[in-house]
Amino acid sequence: VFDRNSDGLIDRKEFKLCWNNWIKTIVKPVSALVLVDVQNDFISGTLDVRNCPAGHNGEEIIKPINRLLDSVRFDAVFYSLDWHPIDHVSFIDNVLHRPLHESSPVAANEAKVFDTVVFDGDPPMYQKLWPKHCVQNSWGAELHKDLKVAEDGIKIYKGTNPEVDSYSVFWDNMKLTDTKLDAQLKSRNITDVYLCGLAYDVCVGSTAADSISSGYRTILIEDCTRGVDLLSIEQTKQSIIKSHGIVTNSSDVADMV
Ligand code: VGL
Ligand code: ZN
Repeated sequence: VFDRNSDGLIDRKEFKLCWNNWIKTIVKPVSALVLVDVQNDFISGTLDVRNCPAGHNGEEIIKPINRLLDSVRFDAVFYSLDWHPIDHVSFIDNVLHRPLHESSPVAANEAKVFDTVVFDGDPPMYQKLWPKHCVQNSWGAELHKDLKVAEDGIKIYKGTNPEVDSYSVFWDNMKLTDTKLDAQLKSRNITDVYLCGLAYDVCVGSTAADSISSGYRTILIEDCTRGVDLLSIEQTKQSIIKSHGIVTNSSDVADMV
């Protein structure tokens, strides 16, 4: 419902606002594909998702992603890379190097992979412990060799601060620093963000949540993602749907873009 001026015409400022923020996203969608952490360590390296509770095989997403890149013309393609320094807070190997908060449910000398501890700090910080993975410039941090890299693909590095983990491709887990993905999307007038990659219930799920709350129409391509834990995968899916994201398959994407 628009305000009218004395001539009965729609107020220009309000119309402009609606046009840019609402109408344009419907009549002229601008799409970005964000490929989350399609890196060796999650597929056949130190954090191989096959060794996680869900027992998924990360390699299975490579072909459908490549097919998508061949068949659909996205306006921009982003590749995120989990890119940790060797002393990163998420590595179980480093759990003894930082003091835990008294509320930590697990003691440092008893902590196992996949346990969650609480590190001391202001505020105290929950952290799930992972095997050492995606160390900067290592083989494990490279994109899978068969993944097509679009000529004008844009790389986004995350998890580079040794003290804070970063699941989302938008923000670190404490929301201290952003990766500039949002600025890159905004500068290209992106309205629709399509998500693929690893892992469904960790980095892809966090990225989807931030994408939705940043105002992008957000579409998770389910056959192009694999996860860590079946229960949290289902919870991730339900929470995306509940917050008006879309969960679909790659075969349906060609008709949407
Ligand atoms: C991821 C665990 C730790 C991911 C990154 O990319 O999903 N998972 N770091
Ligand atoms: Zn990581």
